[in-house]
Amino acid sequence: MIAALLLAAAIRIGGVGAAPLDPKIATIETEDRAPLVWRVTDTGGRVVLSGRSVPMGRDEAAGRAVHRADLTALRVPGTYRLNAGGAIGEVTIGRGLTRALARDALRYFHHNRAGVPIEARVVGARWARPAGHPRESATCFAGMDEKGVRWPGCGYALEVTGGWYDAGDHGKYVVNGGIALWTLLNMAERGRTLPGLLEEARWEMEFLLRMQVPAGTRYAFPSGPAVDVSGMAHHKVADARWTALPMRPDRDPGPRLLYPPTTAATLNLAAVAAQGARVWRTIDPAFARRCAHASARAWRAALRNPAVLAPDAFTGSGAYGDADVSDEFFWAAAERHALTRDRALRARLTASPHYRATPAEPGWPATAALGLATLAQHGDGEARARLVAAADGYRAAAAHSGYGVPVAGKTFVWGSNAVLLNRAMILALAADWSGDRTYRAPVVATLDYLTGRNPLGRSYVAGYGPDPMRHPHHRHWANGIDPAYPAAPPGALSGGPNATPGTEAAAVLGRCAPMTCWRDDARLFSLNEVAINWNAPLVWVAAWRDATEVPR
Ligand code: 9MR
Repeated sequence: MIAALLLAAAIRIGGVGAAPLDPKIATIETEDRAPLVWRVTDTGGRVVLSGRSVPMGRDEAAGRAVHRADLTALRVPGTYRLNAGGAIGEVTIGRGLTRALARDALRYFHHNRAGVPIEARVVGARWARPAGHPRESATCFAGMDEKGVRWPGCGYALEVTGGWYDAGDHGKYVVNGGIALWTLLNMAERGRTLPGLLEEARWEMEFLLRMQVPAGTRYAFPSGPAVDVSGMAHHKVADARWTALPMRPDRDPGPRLLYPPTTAATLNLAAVAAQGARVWRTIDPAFARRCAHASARAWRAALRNPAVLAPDAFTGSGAYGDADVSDEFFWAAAERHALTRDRALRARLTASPHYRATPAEPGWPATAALGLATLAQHGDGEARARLVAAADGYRAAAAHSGYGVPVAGKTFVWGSNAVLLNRAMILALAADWSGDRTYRAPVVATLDYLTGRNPLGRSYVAGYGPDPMRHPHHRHWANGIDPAYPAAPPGALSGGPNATPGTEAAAVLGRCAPMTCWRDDARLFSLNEVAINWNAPLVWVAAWRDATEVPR
């Protein structure tokens, strides 16, 4: 009985370790109301630090009562044991511990390239595979969609080889490709690049340029007469049907189709092509001009067709449908203004409600924060203030979280791990701009949470931390379904806990507190898929944590 009580506590610690001068918090899950005495011992069993835990009460997201133990004073690199309430955890202190994570997270994109062989010398023999969808030439969906609406074809095929597969499926979506690419290019623009980052970014940029509708194209959407869609971007190129799992991409038997152009995709192209034009301006002026030209065409096309939304009516791929594109207009205008300094764009930006509002964390349906980040990067104090206001909210939320993470609003949705990472990115920007180190703790805590400091005590990042994710919903890393296929490579991030996961996953999960609604199960795409827009902020945040770990 006594032993059972003692063992009731559990210690949760981040799996990548901590830098000597960084905040180091352990979460202790215990029903004990009073502070617990904790001790840190070194490998020789000597007590090097001790203290009392701070009871935080019941953490609603986790569904359990927690304490926090602050080990920040532990600064000497090494491996230690934390003892508290009868539970034991391992603490690692060292320099540069997040660097490998940042690089592996970036390698995720190489692994998921379409159109080229993925070679053993880059990814290791286990993950090497032949090229998927090389020489991909696709024409437009024509005929009846799932809702009985009839779509015309188009008189052309586009050569759309390349880019990255979106996620576990082999779709390539301009909306999601756009924000993922923005996140990587933003690192370059902020001078926090990684080896190989620009080459990887260019692989996607070139693909996005190919998705642009040729000049002189008229297209009759089901709802109206033919309109000029030249310069718009097709929403996606994808399989006509959902393909089976597992499915190595080179064995995909099905036809690939272009889906109708949308305003959101067009604005994603206008935005990232403008960003690309800035990033490549001195590195490759000719490519930068190509990007600038495509951005300008896309912008004009979006102004001509400002409300063409993506229908959720085609099987074989995700919808990425978004009823409000005002934030995409704001984002694209910001990127174009940073490129062109055009006065009319400036007026449009400052008149937008998105310029005045505290933004939501960025994500494919919400891109205002990306526009604000670019405006801030180019010296706009108002935009900076908006993002710092968002960071203030996240920092306050993290202070109340037993796990130190910026839990706010509907956090534990599909892709919750990336919701947290995108908040961490805003916190990191606020830390950079203000020099205020209190924004840093929740950024560090977010990576700790993802790698094991969470109520499941497991890491959502393959290859890192305790009992890491191995079996994502992915057609090639399908070891969870067929042992002949590889498990997830190091640095791949699971979408994470989803408290509203749909019927199939809900049946497997049963009742769960939001932070625990997760399984390492390849079938459960709503909580264990991987995706470019989730791994991109992991790269950003891990690289930031690495580059800034020693205070200046
Ligand atoms: O990440 C997307 C999530 O926000 C949506 O709720 C979900 C359902 O529409 O779709 C997710 O995106 C998926 C996309 O539609 C298809 N490729 C895999 C993506 C990640 O699960």
